[in-house]
Amino acid sequence: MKKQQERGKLIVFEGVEGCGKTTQLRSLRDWLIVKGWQEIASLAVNTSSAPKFLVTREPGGTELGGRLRQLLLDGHHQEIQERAELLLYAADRAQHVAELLQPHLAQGTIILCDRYTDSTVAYQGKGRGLSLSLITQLNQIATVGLESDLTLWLDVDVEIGLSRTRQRGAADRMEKANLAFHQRVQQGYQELAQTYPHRIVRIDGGGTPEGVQQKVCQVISQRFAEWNYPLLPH
Ligand code: T5A
Repeated sequence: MKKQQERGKLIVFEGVEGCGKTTQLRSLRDWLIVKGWQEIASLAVNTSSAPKFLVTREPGGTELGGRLRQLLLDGHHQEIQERAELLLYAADRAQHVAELLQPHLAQGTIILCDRYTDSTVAYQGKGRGLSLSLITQLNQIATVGLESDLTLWLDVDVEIGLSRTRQRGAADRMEKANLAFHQRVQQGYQELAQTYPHRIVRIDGGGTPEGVQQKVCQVISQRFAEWNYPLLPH
């Protein structure tokens, strides 16, 4: 296998509730392992020469983030004001970037992240209607300018996504928001994909999990080739 790259890459999964991000992240993790990549869980010294990847999420990619996630998503929690919600997501991100993303990227690790800055634009910006310029500024503060190298937007009809999450069980605080809110979030993703076509790739998430996985792997294979990352043949 080729020598690992200097800096890693940040690959993000985005989309409305129930779009299938978590399912696809898990499938991609399994596929990468088959393709010769090694999953790592922390910054512990690792002597293997295999190229490495890490799976994480927002909110909740760090210990502090785990506590913030609970506050943000607990369906029984008292009402959280919109600006307080925005700042809690930003706090989670600031900790995540400094504690996990930056150090791992500096070591050449590929990071697969469930949600990142586009979620704040779509949910707090378009969904809640908070100032987009304020959100851009906050994202800049939280990320110190760290953008994703590739964002896979799983595009699914809002009602289909919500019905998938309902089948899974009790709704979290965000899932409980009304349909119009989720439709504005979806509109937010559409606008983001149009504005940043170099960074955001739309994937139709409406098919079977296997069909969606095939499309995800196609995009990843293409990008890995561009980035000179190795993928073992089957
Ligand atoms: N948030 C987050 C903000 O408001 N601002 C921010 O800045 C950030 C970072 C995070 C919440 O916080 C909000 C957004 C969210 O509301 P989350 O855990 O990311 O929470 O929230 P969800 O999007 O709700 O994540 P989920 O895990 O619940 O949904 P996924 O990842 O979209 O979907 P997944 O893969 O878990 O699948 C849901 C169900 O559908 C089935 C699965 O088996 C599962 O039961 N499924 C399919 N069914 C049929 N066909 C397919 N192709 C399927 N794929 C999956």
